[in-house]
This record gives sequence, C-alpha cells and structure tokens, in this order.
Amino acid sequence: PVVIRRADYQPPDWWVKTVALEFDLDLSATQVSATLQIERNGDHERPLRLDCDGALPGSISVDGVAANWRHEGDGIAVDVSAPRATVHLTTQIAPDTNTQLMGLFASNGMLCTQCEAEGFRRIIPFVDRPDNMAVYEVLLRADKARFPVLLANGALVDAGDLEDGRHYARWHDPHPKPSYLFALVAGDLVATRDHFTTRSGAPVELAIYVREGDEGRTAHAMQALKASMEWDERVYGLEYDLPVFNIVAVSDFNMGAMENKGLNIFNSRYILADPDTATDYDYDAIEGVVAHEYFHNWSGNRVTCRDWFQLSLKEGFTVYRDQCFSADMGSEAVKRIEDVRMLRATQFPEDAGPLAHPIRPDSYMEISNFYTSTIYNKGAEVIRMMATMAGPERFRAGCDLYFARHDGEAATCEQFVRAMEDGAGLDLGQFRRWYEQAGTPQVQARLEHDADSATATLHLRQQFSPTPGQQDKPLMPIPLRTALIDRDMKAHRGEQLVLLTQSEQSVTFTGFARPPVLSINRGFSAPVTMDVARRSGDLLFLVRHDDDPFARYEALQQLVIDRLIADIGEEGAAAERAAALEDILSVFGDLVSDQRLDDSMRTEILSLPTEAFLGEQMLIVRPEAIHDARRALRKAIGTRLIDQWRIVHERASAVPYSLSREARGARKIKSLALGYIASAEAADAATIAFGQFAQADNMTDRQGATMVLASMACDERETALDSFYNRYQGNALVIDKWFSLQTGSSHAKVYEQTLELIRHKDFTLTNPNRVRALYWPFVSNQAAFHHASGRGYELLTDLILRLDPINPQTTARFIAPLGRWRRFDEDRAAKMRGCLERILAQPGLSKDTTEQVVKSLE
Ligand code: BAL
Ligand code: ZN
Repeated sequence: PVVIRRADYQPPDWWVKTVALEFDLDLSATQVSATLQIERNGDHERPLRLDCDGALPGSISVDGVAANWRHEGDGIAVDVSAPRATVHLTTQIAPDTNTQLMGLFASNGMLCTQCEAEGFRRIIPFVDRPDNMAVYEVLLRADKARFPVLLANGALVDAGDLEDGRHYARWHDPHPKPSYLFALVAGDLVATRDHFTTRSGAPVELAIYVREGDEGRTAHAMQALKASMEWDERVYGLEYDLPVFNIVAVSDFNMGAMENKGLNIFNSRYILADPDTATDYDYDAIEGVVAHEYFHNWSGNRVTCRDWFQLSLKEGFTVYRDQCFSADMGSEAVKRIEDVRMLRATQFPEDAGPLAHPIRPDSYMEISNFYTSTIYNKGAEVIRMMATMAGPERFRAGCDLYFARHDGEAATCEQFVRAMEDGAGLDLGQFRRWYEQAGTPQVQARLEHDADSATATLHLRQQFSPTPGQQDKPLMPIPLRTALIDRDMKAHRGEQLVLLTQSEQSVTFTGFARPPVLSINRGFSAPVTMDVARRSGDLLFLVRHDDDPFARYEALQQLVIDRLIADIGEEGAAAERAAALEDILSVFGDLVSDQRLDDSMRTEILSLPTEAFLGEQMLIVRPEAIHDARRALRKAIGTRLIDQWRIVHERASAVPYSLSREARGARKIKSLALGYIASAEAADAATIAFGQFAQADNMTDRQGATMVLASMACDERETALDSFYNRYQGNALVIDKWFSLQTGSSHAKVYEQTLELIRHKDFTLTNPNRVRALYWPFVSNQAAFHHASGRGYELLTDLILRLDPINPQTTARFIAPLGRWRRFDEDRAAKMRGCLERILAQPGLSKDTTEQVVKSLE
C-alpha cells in the first residue's frame, strides 16, 4: 500500500463549493445523482481529481457536456477548462452487499451511512478530504412503506408523496462541511422526541430514532443529550446551531458513534438502556458517548481537521471535553481512575509496541487504522496537561480564541497550540513535542531530606525508550502535580505544579524538619510512568492519608503490583514477602469499612490490577505465573476478610434499585464482594452468587453474578448462563454480554467454551458488536490467549482470515495483540510471528490489515 505523509500536504486543486445530491434509495440498487459546483484553486491546468472507491460513475458531465475522464490511482481525473463549472455525475450502489459498513449500507432492513474517514467516495466520486467544505442539499426518495423515515443533515425543507407508493424528503444543511460529516438514514423507525432551548433562545427539536420496540430504552440517552447541550453552553459558551438534532441507533456499526452534522448515527449499544438490560457501566458509557458526539458539533464540525494527520485535533480535545462532562455528572475521582485505567490498558501498550505513533502521526497507509487510543486517549491527556498548566480561566480563554479564530475552517493541531499560547498566555514551544513524539516518558523521582537545613529536595529525571522511526528523543515538558505530606500532621501545605523540562532537575522545598512523604503525579497530571524511590511504609502512608483520591488509589495499586511482581519473580526473602502481604491485608481490611470512602471509590481502590496490566510491568510476560500469583492474592484477600465481604454483600444487597450514586455504588461493591467470596472458595459462594443472580431486578447485579459464576465449576454456572440466554434471546446487546461473560472468564475450559461459542447459532461475522463481544474478552484474557500451546493465537488468526474479506476495518483492530510478540518468551514469540506471517500470506489481504501486520513484523 501507498504511504501518505503529513509533510506532503497540499490543498486540493479544485474546491467543491456546493453539493446537490439525489438518492433513489433501495437496499440492493440505490441510484445516486450529484451536482457539484466546483472552483479552481489557484492558477493551474490540472484536471479535477475525484477520489473513488467502488462507486464508479455511470455518467459525468461538465457544464452539461459529457466529460473527458479517466481512472487515475484510487480515483478519477476529469478535464475541466473553465475556472468554475457545474459537474454532474451518477452512480449506482448496492447497500445490502456493503459488509464493510463504510459508505451507504444496510442494517436490519434500514439504510444508513458512515463516511468518516473515507466512506463518502463509496457513494460518489468526490474531493473526499476534510479540508474541502461544501454546502449540501439532499433529496431522498424511497418506498414509503419500507422507508417511512428519511433523514439527512441539517433541516427538513420539503417532503411529500410521489407515485407508486414512494415519497421524498429534501434536507438542507447551511453549514459548510467536509464530506466525512455527510449522513443519510432511511428506515422504518420510531422517534422519541424532546426539545431544548439554547441560551440565546433558539428552539431545537431533539429526536432519537430506533427500531420499533426499542423506544422505551431511549430516555437515558435523551437526558444525556440535553445535559450535554446545557454543559457546553455553561462550561465552554458553545451553543447548538441548527433547529433539529437527530440521533439514529443502528445495530451494525464499526465505531461507537458518528458526529454527522445534525444527524448523529450511533451504534445501538451507546443509545439503548433500561435497568433490565443495561448495566450501570452501560449507562455511563451512553452518557459519555452521547456527550462526545454532541461536543463534536464544535470541536470537529464547526472547526474541523485540515487533513487526517490532525485527527487528534478533534478527537483528543473532544475526549477531554467528554471526560470533564462525565466527571461533572458523577464522581470526578472515580472518572479519573477509570480514564487512567483505560489509558494504561490500551494506550501504554500501543505506545510501547510496533504500532506506536505520535498523537499527530507523520504517515499512514490506511487512516482507519489511526482511530487509536493514542489519538483519542493520549490526545486527551495532552489537552489536559495544557489545561493543568493554564488553570481553568486561562484554558477557557485559549479555547475561546481557538473557536473564534477557526470557526468554519479546517484547522491544524499547530493552530490549536498557537491559540492556546495566545489565549491562555502559555509558552508551548517545548510542549509541541507531545504532538511529535511517540512513546510513554518514564520519570524517576527521589526525595532527599537534609535535617540540618530542614529541606527536602526532589530529584527528577526523564527518560524515553525508542519507538518505531524515533530512536533519539528530545526532552519533554512534564507537568507533575506534587505535594509533600508531613508525617505527623498527615497533611501538606498545598500542592505545587512542578514542570520537569530538563533531563535531570531538582527542586528544593524548605521547612521540613522531618522527611515528608512524596505524593507526585497527583490526579495523573502527566501521562508518564513513574518510578519513585520510597522509604518502606510510604505507600501505606499514602493509601491511608493522601488527600488526592487518585494518589490514594495509585499507592495501593503500586503496593499490590510490587508484591505480585516480587511473588512472580520470587524476589526477596519469604519473610519480607509475607510482611508485605500482611500490609496489604491490613489496609484492605481498613478500607472495606472506611467511612470516608463511598462505595464506588471503595470498589476502585479494592480492585486488583488485571493480569494484562501486570504483564505490562514485566520485561518478558509470564502469563501462567501472573495468573497464579494474582489468583493467590485474591484468595488471600477473600479468605482473610471473608466476614467483611459477607457483611458488605448483605449491606449492599439491601439497597433498592435506583440510579442514585449511593445505589450505584452499592451495586458496584456488591459484585466486588461476591468476587472475593468466590475467590476465597467459600463453600456457599455458588449459592450466594446464584442468589444474587436469581434475585436481581437489574442487569448490573445479574451480570455481576453471572461473571463470578462463569469462572466457577458448579451446576449454578450452567443454570445461570442458560437462564440468562433464554431470558434475553432476541436482544442482541444482551446476548453480546452473554458471549463476553463466557469468553472473558477464568474457567479452566474457557478455550473449549470459546470454540463452542464460535459455532453457536447466534454468532455471526457480519455484526461487529458480536465479533468484538466474543473475541475481545478472550484476547484480553491473558492466560487463555497466551496459552503456551499457541492455540489462542491460532484461534484469533482464524478469525482474522475469515473476517478480513468481510470487514477489514474491524479485522485490523485484532492484529495488535499478536504484534506484542517481543514481550513474550521465544517460543510464544515465534508462534505469534508465525500467525502474523500466515495472515500476510493470505491473497487479497486488505490494506487495513496489511499495514498493521507489516508494522508488527518489522
Ligand atoms: N469521529 C468518529 C467517531 C467519534 O470519535 O466520535
Ligand atoms: Zn470523536
């Protein structure tokens, strides 16, 4: 595949200024006709170049005369002599064979589009790049009985009946937009309606369209939409700008959702919720994704990206905005822990592997492969660091300037940084390296105390590991929120922001007669790994006394990690390790009933790091040893504190269902307690778990109990799984959970069970949610996927080879787990490489998958 480079950016030779589209919609043969007003950009004689992917034109005319055109690379070239012209072209497409789900496709008898990043060219040949912004008018015609609802971007300007049972709808979007934000939907859908009045008094009609029968599960998404609209006005001063805002839920979708102007299209899992079918986690995810797509209306649509290398301009910023929104709607501390856990689970491994790339990449072969955790989550951390350095008012001033300067434009990350410099008054010269460099910086910290001068000196050092194409890296500015805590007072005199800009740097603090305890990278102020030299007992002190909730969580996680890594490597004397275990058991015992913690935070703090995360802490991952050590620690915690876990489980079980914070916290700790009771191998564990399952009046409890049972070998396991399946047959989103619960379990027969599920009648390769539901939990299940025989790798390889011809975008996501071969022993590494080579040998392998495999083998 061709490599596209950021440095080669050139504006298009021709602009498309307006687009008039007409669709005669049909599942198997949709006719498209397009009229484009084009304008030459600059003084040249080059032809009009249109990107094209599958949708070959039936006819093309320029100013009413049949055009001279030819194929050229991935597109067509059309001769145009005048500086301005009207181009007319037609295509015919078959949505029902579009299994890639890019462009116009069919899902459960409805038609819908996904155009980001390069799907529009599968509808008509076009200047399909984000810097070409045009005004769209769209006329949709279809059979009225099969497609009673016809939607596109903007506002409805006309609608009516036609002959032969057909009807039409004409939509106009006054805001110039790139083609990736184009959308249409046609189907037999029902709407939940509401309305919102903007701060300026403009009325907005809101609608969420779903399949009949699902309308009872849209209330939470609607509430999230209205809360997002209000929040963006209050926090960023940004108002909505069209009279309608439509959302449509579809079952077959590659992404989570898509921010098309005025017509967001969602994967149904991020819309549909009621207590019986959605967990509290699902409710939060819906709130976050609805907000994310809504916030894109400004950070993405009003100001879009000049080219796809700038993707983090809209994604990193919008993730940061949705993270702050969710923090405001719930618990800031818990949200921060969840976001950091996600970053460490997905982005840190990416940054340490063969697919590492800066948040503003320098090159790509297939842009779909760059919708990554780095672009999204690390991108959000980079924005967060600027916000931390600026403080809230100055950060807002920087954002205001960015939107004022670039409204209606296709902008760059550099322009965002410049607006932040000018508006927030920051010097971001060195900070730009966060956009340029891949890899997670490593920071070493050591506190030196001098009793004579009553000073404490913080010594810091930054280091980088090479990443593909970047051997030597310049220094980065790393903002570290820091506090020195007095051992007696158990308090600090205020937090400071220490900006580490040098390779080694020291900061001296005065007035410390006794050595204080270092609390650093509080709130995870920088996305780095910290290696802190500590006195024994310091971590325990922080767990008990740090006033930063994230730092408390972090301290206990570190204690547990240190202990498990020592166990796995059999490091240190047995007596030392036994003492460390006693510390952990004692602090867990205190925290189970610590009145200062709410149950949600308590659950976060008392959850053990995953096996995969522990693997990340080791040079060479040892899956069985990690599994055994973690299991042993869980058993010890479960057994020692069994009475407390029982009390917690009973207490939480008495809290009635509601969406209040207290009730949600109770459900969260309930399943954690149940997990520890099971880990203790208590004789009645299966009975208690089945009791929770049978009595559950909501999905959080039911799923929590099933998850615990799924890893056990008992009759209750089969009864619960069968009952779960029978109860929810026909509800795709819940059946997805049923698949995940089994393939993600630590049952001894998880591999055999996964093979059976692949053959299950409800498994299909054409629905991305179902594919991900079955395979991701298995692949993330370190002990199962990395079984020494290599059978886990083969199972995944078989999927990749079968799925690639159907849906390359979803397939390519599954390459990364095999690409981590350098982190495993020689035998496993050889098997993983063998699988990658087997994939590469497949004739006709997609560009998406090829790019990821080639990079993973380099
Ligand atoms: N723009 C793709 C989906 C999202 O990030 O919102
Ligand atoms: Zn986004």
